Amino acid sequence: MAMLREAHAGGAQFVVFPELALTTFFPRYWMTDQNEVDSFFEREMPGPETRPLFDLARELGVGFYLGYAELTQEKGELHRYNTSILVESDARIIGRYRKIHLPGHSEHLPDAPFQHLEKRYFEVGNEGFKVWRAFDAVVGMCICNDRRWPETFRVLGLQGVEMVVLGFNTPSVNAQNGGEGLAKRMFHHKLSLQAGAYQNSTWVVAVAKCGVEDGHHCMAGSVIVDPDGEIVAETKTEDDELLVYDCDLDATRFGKETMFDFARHRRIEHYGLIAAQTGVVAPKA
Ligand code: CDT
Repeated sequence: MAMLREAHAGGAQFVVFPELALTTFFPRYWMTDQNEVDSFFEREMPGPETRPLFDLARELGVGFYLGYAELTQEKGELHRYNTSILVESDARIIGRYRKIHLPGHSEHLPDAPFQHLEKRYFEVGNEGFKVWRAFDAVVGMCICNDRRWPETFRVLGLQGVEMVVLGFNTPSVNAQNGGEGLAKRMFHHKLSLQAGAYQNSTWVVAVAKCGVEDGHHCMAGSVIVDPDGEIVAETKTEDDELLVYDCDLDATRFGKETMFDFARHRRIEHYGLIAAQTGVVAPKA
């Protein structure tokens, strides 16, 4: 809430918080007690603890993206998702995204320095990649590992996205490949964001939950990428840090009307052929 005030004072209309912003990155822990697991999940949004954030957002007239663990009951069954919401400046929740590309594993790896149990604690999101009209923009959401998949950005790009927002928690060490250093992990992170921005002519805002959390280090690298794929703003620390940038949405026009004018240049009729040649089954249109 203090940072929301700071952002408002700095002229921000829309604020992006990280993935699983309300808890520690609990998928790093092997847990067998479902009650313990569920203690990390929100049963309602806003709930008693989060309502003050919504009240403040309404008072300031600032919208936000927030990542959290969602526990929901649908048709009498409990479901758990790694979720983000899009909240308008009047504090209405206007969009929800449930993470689709869940990384990691579902089994216990006792020899690993830490776990990455998103596949155990969450279901794959069931609502696809969507866009919403908000803040005078066409806004799309995804979460962390989704950024590494071109499909994420292209599905949003095909819907005319002008700003993709995402939070991330990326351990600075690859538990499966300790030799992969922080520099390479940062390179892949930026490579994915910059490619997604350029190839879809969209702004990308990516926000880290970084630094040491419960003794585990997560990498920083919060950035704002312009529709040319260039990083125009970047955090400098691993602490709580606010980055304010004026994103000109008209800057998305040039790329969308030239190189990445999908209606003119995209060759969907050939992609099925390529899929047949490679043996990769193309999804039904
Ligand atoms: N939170 C999240 O999705 N993190 C992944 C780490 C993958 S390592 C199993 C990421 O893509 O950054």
